[in-house]
Amino acid sequence: NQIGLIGVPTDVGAGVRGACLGPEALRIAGLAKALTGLGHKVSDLGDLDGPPNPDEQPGNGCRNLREVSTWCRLLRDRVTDVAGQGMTPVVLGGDHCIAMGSIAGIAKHCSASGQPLYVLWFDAHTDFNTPLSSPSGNVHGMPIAALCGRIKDSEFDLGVPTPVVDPSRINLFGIRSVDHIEKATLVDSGLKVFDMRAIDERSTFTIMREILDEVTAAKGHLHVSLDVDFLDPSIAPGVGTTVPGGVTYREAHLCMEMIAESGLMGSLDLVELNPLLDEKNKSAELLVDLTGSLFGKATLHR
Ligand code: DIR
Ligand code: MN
Ligand code: MN
Ligand code: MN
Repeated sequence: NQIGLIGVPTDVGAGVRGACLGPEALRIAGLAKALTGLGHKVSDLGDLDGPPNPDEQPGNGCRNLREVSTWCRLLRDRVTDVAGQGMTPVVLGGDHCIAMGSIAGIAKHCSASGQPLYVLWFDAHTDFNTPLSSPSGNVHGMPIAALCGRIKDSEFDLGVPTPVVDPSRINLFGIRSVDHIEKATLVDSGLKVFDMRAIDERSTFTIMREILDEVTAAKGHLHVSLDVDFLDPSIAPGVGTTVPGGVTYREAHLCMEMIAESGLMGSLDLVELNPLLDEKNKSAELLVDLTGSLFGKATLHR
């Protein structure tokens, strides 16, 4: 089937600027060619045209909220449209606030097709802050809370019923940084949180098997959202919020290879890449590599 690349060149949800350059860095790293090389048809649908970053200080607990909202609504409609044409949407961020848009868009698509929507969120952070709990005011720390229907502000209204995704169908993987109030609210959230300790104890393989088996049993649509800070900073320095102790090169590829083998992934976000902080585009190149694994690149034929 066909892959549709959607560039979302914005950093309105971040505190550090530069993720607006992510889509072009991914193109330069050879994303389309890597996918066509695997036998896929790829359409680069270009970049969405949203508002510039006003670069304001947070007001009412959020930075640039109106612009975040505009970008997310634009992306929502594009993702619904692209999925409706039978393509697999691959969203090139942009900071992680845009996942509210891509997931709202895919949720619309899934409710029309009657498929249960599952999310696999690869991140160092749980992104479960609200404007009240956030220590930074950066909306990229809030998309999971918004998708769970925990933020009532009308700018967070994505025009789809909440929760946009049932919290029990959201798997957070790679977690190692949770803010104080965020941690307390996670307790009764219903989210499936796999932190680095769980990964160390139980292994990437065991946990990924468990997540994917559940989606398979439900015949679900799997949306994968990949924040660059999921990866260890030693292999992926090109992100504004690095946290030590992330997954290794092989652990990351194993996740992607298992997803590919499952055949479950119906949509993807590649987010938080900040080329201004990268080293000669190496994080972008790693993302291209990982995306190859997600779309079926394997060492041996299986
Ligand atoms: C932090 C950072 N928890 C915040 N979040 C990030 O600002 O809410 N998420 N970087 O990916
Ligand atoms: Mn579909
Ligand atoms: Mn994130
Ligand atoms: Mn993160």
